[in-house]
Amino acid sequence: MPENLSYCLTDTIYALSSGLGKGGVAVIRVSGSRVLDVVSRLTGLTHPEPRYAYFKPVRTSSGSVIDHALILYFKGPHSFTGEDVVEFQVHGGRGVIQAILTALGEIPGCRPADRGEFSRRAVINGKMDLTEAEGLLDLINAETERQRVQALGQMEGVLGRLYDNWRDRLCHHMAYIEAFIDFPEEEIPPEKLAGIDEDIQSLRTAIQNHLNDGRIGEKLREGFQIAIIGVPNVGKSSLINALTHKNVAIVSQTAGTTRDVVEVHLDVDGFPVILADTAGLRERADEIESEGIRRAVQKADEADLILHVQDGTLYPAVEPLPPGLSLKTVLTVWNKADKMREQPSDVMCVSALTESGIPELWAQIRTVLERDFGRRDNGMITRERYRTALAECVRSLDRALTVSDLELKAEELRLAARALGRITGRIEAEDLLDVIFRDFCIGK
Ligand SMILES: Nc1nc2c(ncn2[C@@H]2O[C@H](COP(=O)(O)OP(=O)(O)OP(=O)(O)O)[C@@H](O)[C@H]2O)c(=O)[nH]1
Ligand SMILES: [Mg+2]
Repeated sequence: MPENLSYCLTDTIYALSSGLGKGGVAVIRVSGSRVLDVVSRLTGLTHPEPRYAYFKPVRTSSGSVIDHALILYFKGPHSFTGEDVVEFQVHGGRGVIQAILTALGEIPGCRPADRGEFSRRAVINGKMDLTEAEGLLDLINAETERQRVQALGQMEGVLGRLYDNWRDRLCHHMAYIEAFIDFPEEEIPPEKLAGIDEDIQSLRTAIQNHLNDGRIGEKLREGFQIAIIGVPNVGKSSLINALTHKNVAIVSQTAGTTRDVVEVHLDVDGFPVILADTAGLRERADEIESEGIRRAVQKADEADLILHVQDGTLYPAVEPLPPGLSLKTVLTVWNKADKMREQPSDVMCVSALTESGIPELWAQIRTVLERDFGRRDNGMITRERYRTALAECVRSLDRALTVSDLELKAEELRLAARALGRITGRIEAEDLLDVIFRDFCIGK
């Protein structure tokens, strides 16, 4: 066991688990072998019944009362971390929280928790796998309904069970083949071998289908990008203001007003949406504006949907999209409808000034989001880390299907199983855990 891991596992750790700042109630969580000692030192309670609520004064080592707390003791392994855990619910003022954390720090064997250390212990103690821990992190970070649903499913083990099931199948085949390698006098029955290949093939197809998901799960975590682009002065900044009913971007009649990308985060029917206003695209521009244009094109290139704004007063003269964006989903929006002599019904006419057509534009945006990203599959890939491992697994399966040598076949199956195991953390190195739990906040 690496040195830092043994250090980390034997200490009793504590942290504020609820949000920072003032609140009615704050939750301070303690986990580790010294929990009963902690409870008795702070509250005088010597044999707390697990899962019972006690209401007691919490005291400093010199005996003065810090606050009155609700105390919940969970006896390991029936706790979040799998270790003994106690949670103190105290009044959520900074002074109270600080005094309790200080009192905890004075108890021998106790130290503040690192980022994600509670979850990390839960993984190490087999209370959840890595995908479930990452689902928990996503649930804490979820800002919209669809993000919440996806995160909850993952936290409940939807992905972990899928990958474990695939891995079990591979391990089963591998063990069967290896049994024959160990006893060379026995021949593996050809129909058995064919059956194994058939199952590997069907697994490969299942994993490939899982990979071909349009990255919806990852986008749902990160947010869908909508870029507003067009030539200068068509009213892009006015449009972002009208769409968000906020004054987020500067509007002026001077062409080339917007330089930087201005982003607004929105919740659209539960979709997390990042709407971006960009600099007007034109050939001749000074150095700063040119940089703005470069950023605008890059934003459009990364976008899931482009709102291409046209000057309605020039209808039907269309400004073309910059080359390279033609494969994107584009909604062409004719702005300044208030100044259009006629408003053809087959094109999207809006006025950022009067807000006419804005609800209809939102309806179109919603339709595109639902059409392209509305799939509500349970268990979509939510991280690049999973994607990389799954692709590696497919490559090993491909090789396993082409080699005839049994030893090589078993080895490829082992590599494929290991790739899946890396996603759930079944076999994992300390450094990967470091990377993953770094994203957590303290107290989780
Ligand atoms: N009549 C009318 N004028 C509008 C409308 N939308 C924008 N404008 C005007 O058009 C001018 C340019 O608006 P902006 O929103 O700054 O245009 P932009 O596309 O962001 O321009 P750049 O940032 O320079 O690329 C301003 O004078 C706006 O008041 C509209 O719907 N109707
Ligand atoms: Mg602008």
